[in-house]
Amino acid sequence: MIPLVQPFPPEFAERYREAGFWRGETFPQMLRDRAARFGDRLAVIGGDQRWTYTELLARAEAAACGFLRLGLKPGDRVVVQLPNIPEFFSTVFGLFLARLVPVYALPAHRQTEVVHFLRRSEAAAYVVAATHDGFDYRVLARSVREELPDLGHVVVVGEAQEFTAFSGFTYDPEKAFSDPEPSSVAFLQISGGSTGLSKLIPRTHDDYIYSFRASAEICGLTHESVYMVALPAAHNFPMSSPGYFGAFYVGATVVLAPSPSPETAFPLIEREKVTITGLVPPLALLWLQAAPTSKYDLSSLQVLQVGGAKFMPESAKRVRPTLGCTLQQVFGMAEGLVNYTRLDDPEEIIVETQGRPISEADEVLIVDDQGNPVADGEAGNLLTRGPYTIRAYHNDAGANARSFTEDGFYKTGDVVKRTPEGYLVVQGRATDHINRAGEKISADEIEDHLLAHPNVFDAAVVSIPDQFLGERTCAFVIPQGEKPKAPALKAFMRTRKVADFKVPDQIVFVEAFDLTAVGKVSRKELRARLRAQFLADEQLKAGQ
Ligand code: AMP
Ligand code: DBH
Repeated sequence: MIPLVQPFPPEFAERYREAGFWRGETFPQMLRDRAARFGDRLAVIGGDQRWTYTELLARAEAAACGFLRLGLKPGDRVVVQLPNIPEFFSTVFGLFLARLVPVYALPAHRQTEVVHFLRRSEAAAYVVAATHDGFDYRVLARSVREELPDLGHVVVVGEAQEFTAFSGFTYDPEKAFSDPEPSSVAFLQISGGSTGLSKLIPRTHDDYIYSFRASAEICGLTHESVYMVALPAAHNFPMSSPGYFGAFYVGATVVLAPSPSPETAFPLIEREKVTITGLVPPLALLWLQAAPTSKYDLSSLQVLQVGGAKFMPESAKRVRPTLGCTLQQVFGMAEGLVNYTRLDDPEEIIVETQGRPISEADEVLIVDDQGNPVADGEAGNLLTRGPYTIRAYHNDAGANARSFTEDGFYKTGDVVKRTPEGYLVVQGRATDHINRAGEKISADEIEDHLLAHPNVFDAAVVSIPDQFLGERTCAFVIPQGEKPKAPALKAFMRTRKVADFKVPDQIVFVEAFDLTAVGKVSRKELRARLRAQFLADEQLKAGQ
């Protein structure tokens, strides 16, 4: 098994410890300590369950014992694909207690992605909920197992059928847990995947706990806060910015919303007096639209965080007057760096910028394509290094060579400007992925699937601005032989067993890509030309 490491150079690690960023805290120790300090307080509310911190610990210990009884060994990886249910937390904390390593998959992921995570992480087990949102994950688990006959264990929350029932996991006083090293890898987060399949992101106890401890402070969390998880719990944003981990860190209450729609979220806000939550821009727009006529009392909400994709100033402006709370823009990435507007920033900064870094130790470079720093106010490529930004992906030499500079800066792929006050304004990006309502989709990956169709000669996938989604995916396809119909191609994408959000929103058939420069343009240039031509045509049509 390939060992899990996050190679912070020793001199940096030492500096981060000396500065008090890395305090030797670990997830198991954090859970035990909070259970001791806040035992009777409500930790988790989800569905019809309400768990105190004491109960959360007890359930996590039972889960830890259950996983170990299966024969899993410390260091083993476990792919976790659970929706926003309380068992998400007992599972994940149970894995931490047993020194097993969660690998987070989204509920939307399907066989192709899940198999990729299981393989790449060499996982020994896979945890799913029986069903969610009308989808049966046991059926998925069955086909995953057919593809990976060596997959050790499938654990199901809910009716387990032939698999292992999570509900059967019970505490065993004989099992003793030993504490992990704070510098060891606690879990693998997944990247949105800007080129090809998602990469695995090893995060350590030290670095990740620092990021949400500092975030909790920036976001004003106290033990009286009520944090609602509106986005999928496996996403890095609701996990750590400050997310539920930030909330648990300070002894606050975490409410799980099964869906982020106003219909589901608004009554929960009223009932549980939610004080803070985080959304992607398209959802924030829905909330802004629904709030004025909603019968629910949203007055407990103090902070609405918006991030994952650019929130446009015209929409950002409406948050305070419409929802009566403070907007916090969040520009983050699962690889590390997170920027926040501060709660007491002037309205102009809150509306116009994507915030500034968490830490004084976050090094931010904005450079031109030759690597030279640009002046403040000019757009350039964002590079970053710091106490909670990774130095390497797991087991991916190619991605590591592409994504990091020689001196260890992560190349974010984002194009940003810095204001004189040190705030970042996201301008766009240098890489060719699509940011569809906060879900990052790799153009390469979708093109590759389309190319597998017998009647596709070539395909180029681009992002098109979309009023609601921010960006949608548009696939330009050169047919060969019998021209396929767009719905048939979309149906074909579904047979590729990928997350639904990867199915192109729009398919445009073209005869050729570029007759003048066949073979001479890079895919990047090709995509840019196709996008520009498409937008010009649209404008022309709109003007007619
Ligand atoms: P990932 O690496 O998959 O975690 O996705 C992180 C990426 O999401 C960033 O590098 C940005 O491209 C994008 N992103 C996150 N937050 C924002 C934001 N507030 N504004 C614009 N882009 C964002
Ligand atoms: O988009 C993201 O990945 C993201 C957005 C906001 C993130 O990882 C985060 C905050 O921590």
